[in-house]
Amino acid sequence: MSGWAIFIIVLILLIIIGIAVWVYYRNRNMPVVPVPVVPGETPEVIAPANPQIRYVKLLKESAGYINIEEVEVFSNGVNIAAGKPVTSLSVYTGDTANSYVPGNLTDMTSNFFHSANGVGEWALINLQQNYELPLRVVITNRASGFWDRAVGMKVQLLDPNMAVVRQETIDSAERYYTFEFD
Ligand SMILES: [Ca+2]
Repeated sequence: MSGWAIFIIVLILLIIIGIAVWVYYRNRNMPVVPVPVVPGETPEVIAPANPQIRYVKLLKESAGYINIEEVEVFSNGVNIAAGKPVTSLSVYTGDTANSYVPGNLTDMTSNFFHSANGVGEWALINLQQNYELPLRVVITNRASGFWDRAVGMKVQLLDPNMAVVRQETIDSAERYYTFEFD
């Protein structure tokens, strides 16, 4: 074998080794590819396919009153919220002649509930047992007006662990609202 042949073979081997070393270090130094994130949307709701519903919550995240006459929750045509216990963050106390207690939301009379004018006001209806979807929520706003107080209020369905599984946001001032949750 001539000296030139040996030189060529050694040169080729060095090139191959060089390429191998370059590929090794390039791959080792590659940044970890991040998991693609769909821009724009941050899901507010963790929604199992077939959740059990135990609570219905009215939530107003911005400052303002919750001032609603009635919340009806229909399962197979039966109002499962009627007479069920309700709690709330606050109760309006400016008019001592009237009782604006949260229980008015499920008393099936024209008495309304009236919260204080805070931030993050909420009222929570305890259905006292678990229900399957679909559920229809019918909300009756205050008879004597002030319907714009409902705008921005969220209507949430919660599971037995109080996790929000369904949610709608009221975006207009109306006397009645009907939401179909399925
Ligand atoms: Ca009522």
